[in-house]
Parts: sequence; structure tokens; C-alpha cells
Amino acid sequence: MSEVPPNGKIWFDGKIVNWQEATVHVLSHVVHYGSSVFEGLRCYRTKQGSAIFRLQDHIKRLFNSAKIYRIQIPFTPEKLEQACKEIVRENHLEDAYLRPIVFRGYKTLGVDPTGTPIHVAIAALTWGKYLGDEAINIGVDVKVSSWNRLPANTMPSIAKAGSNYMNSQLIKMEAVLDGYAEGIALTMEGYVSEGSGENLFMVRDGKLYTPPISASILPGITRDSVFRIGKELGYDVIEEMIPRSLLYLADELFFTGSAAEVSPIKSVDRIPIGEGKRGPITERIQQHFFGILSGEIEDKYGWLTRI
Ligand code: PPE
Repeated sequence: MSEVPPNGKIWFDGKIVNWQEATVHVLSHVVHYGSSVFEGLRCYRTKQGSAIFRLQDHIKRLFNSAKIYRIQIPFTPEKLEQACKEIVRENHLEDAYLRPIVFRGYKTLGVDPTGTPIHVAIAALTWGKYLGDEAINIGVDVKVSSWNRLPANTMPSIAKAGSNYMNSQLIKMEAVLDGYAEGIALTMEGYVSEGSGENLFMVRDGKLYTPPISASILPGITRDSVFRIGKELGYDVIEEMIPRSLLYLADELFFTGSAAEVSPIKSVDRIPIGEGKRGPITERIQQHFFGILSGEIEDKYGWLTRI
């Protein structure tokens, strides 16, 4: 899990404040009604210095999430990009996990959010391997959740809204209590959607498959990166609805996410996937992905922003 940097600083509504001072009122709209949109992104120590991975794309998604919920962010995207770089430097971090969050603050109680003040905060933390230290090399055991992902006309999964993570919490807690590292949620129709905090890829007969946006997923930025890396390495990468049963017949499965990076899955519902360990295509994709992040493979997509 994440670690709070001692004496850390947080960017809060345009100012750098001490960690302890970045607080909200208990009657803030967000506390009662979950009115927030956020991002999670990483800064890596590359050979050429620290750099944030896909900064513009994450800030763009933050604005898109806000737009769906009629939240007017009182800063420009450029200002928030600058703030992300600034908060990593302020905390003297080289590797960091960044958490920009936009939320509705304190005015009056009641569902109607009209007129609530909009606040923006950006924290930088250290955050190790999301699914455990061994997860990246060995893979994790997961279960299909008894909870479904959100249908499109309920809570839009395209928006990275704080409230969507109540659903994620149900998926994650059930999985952990049952002895798994993570849960895979299905759509209401029984097709594979995603993990509680990750997208999912399947390898079958040398091809890569991932559920489309219509499968109630968050359109992940790591997913998009793996999509492009997969194509560059010569694989067919196909967006397709995946029935639950195909998970068990996959040659390889892996999760993608800013926090999870590229994490292999070694079993689903105690059924081993492939040989029950990280597969060769997953490993090749990981090598390329981590190669770009360390600066050892050329960043030809312009994904890294030097801080
Ligand atoms: N689906 C969900 C539901 C999700 O939360 C994430 C990221 C993804 C897919 C992958 O998206 P991307 O990071 O753009 O590749 N989850 C974030 C929060 C995790 C948390 O526990 O907090 C993350 O990885 O930062």
C-alpha cells in the first residue's frame, strides 16, 4: 500500500500546503455523496531523470470525468500538469505515485450539487507494487467476483469518479477475504469487465484480447499503452466481449493499471491459467513497458514528461 511521506507537502487549490493542513469539512458534499473525480499516475526514475508517465493523458481524463459530472475545474489542464511536476519536486521524490483529486466542497447539505465550491488537490506518495512484491514476476490468484461492474446508465465507468470505487471496494474486499489478491468483475450480461482497480488482457493463440469500453470498464491509460506496445511487438490486439468461461481457457491473463502496472494472473477461481505462472507474451510486454519507463527503450510515443 501507499506510504505517507513524513513532513510531506500537498498541492491544494493552487498552493503548496503541509500534509496535515490539507483537510476538508465533514459536511463537504464529497463526504456525503461521493462527489469527486480523480486520477492515479506514476513518476519514474528514468536514466534521464524523473519523469511522469502519460501526464497529459491523465489530466485530460480528469477533465473528461469532471465534464460528465458537470464539475467545472477552476484550473487549466496546463496548470494542473505543472502542479503535478511541482509536487513531486517539493516532496523530493524520484519515484512517486500521484493522486490528483477534484471534489465538491462545503456549502449546504442536499444532493443537488449546484453552487458547491470545487477543490483540487494533488498528493505525491511512494507506492510499491500494487498487488504485492511478487505479483509482477510470479502473478496473482484471482476470483470472479459475485459483484457486477456498473451498467452504463447507472454510474458511468468511463468517469474515474470516487463513488465508482464503492463498487470496487465490494469486489476487492470479497476477493481478499476469500484468499485472493484481486477480483474480476463481470458486466450485467456475464462478460468480463475489469478488476477493482485494473483493466484486463487475455492471451489466446498468440493474440491479445481486452474488453471494449461497452463492457463497463474505465478506459485505462496503461491499457492503451499495452495496446500500442502489443501492436508494435507484432501481436493482433483485439477489443472484444469476453465471456467468463474463456478466462479459464486463456493461455495468459494479466492486469494493467497505473498502480498495478502490468501484473500477471496465475489462476482464476483456483483454475491455473496456462502453466499457472507468468506467460511469455506477458513477460515480453512487461519488458517493453518497463524498458520505456526506465529509459532503456526509446520513448517514441512521447509518454514521459520530465519533472
Ligand atoms: N480500471 C479501474 C477500475 C481502475 O481503478 C484503474 C486504475 C484502471 C482500470 C486502470 O487505469 P489506468 O491507471 O489509467 O491504466 N486504478 C487506479 C487506482 C487504484 C487504487 O487502488 O487507488 C490506479 O491504478 O492508479
